[in-house]
Amino acid sequence: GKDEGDGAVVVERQTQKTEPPRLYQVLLLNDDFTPMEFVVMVLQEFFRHDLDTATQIMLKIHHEGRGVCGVFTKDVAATKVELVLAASRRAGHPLQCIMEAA
Ligand code: TYC
Repeated sequence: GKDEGDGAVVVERQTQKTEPPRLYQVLLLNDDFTPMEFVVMVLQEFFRHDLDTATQIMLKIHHEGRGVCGVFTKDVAATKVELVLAASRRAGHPLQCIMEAA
């Protein structure tokens, strides 16, 4: 609070000024080599989708070229991308994962 000079302290209610955080979509891109089962596993393990939803998202990516895995704050989105890319390279797959401002 404010110091009034004579020792009195006034506590004021914080006026609303902080903006909500920008959100980012994390997307997977289609390729010809990554096994469908691996993509479904990624969608379940890293994005917490159930088997049915993960399978639907994987098929959408397979047919349309790209698909949204989830929407997150910037730091969380960047970490998801890094973890997915690391797991994909470790498994020997070329799967691409990107983030875009929502
Ligand atoms: N097109 C791949 C195949 O036929 C499957 C696939 C789906 C790969 C989604 C990447 O993001 C992807 N094995």
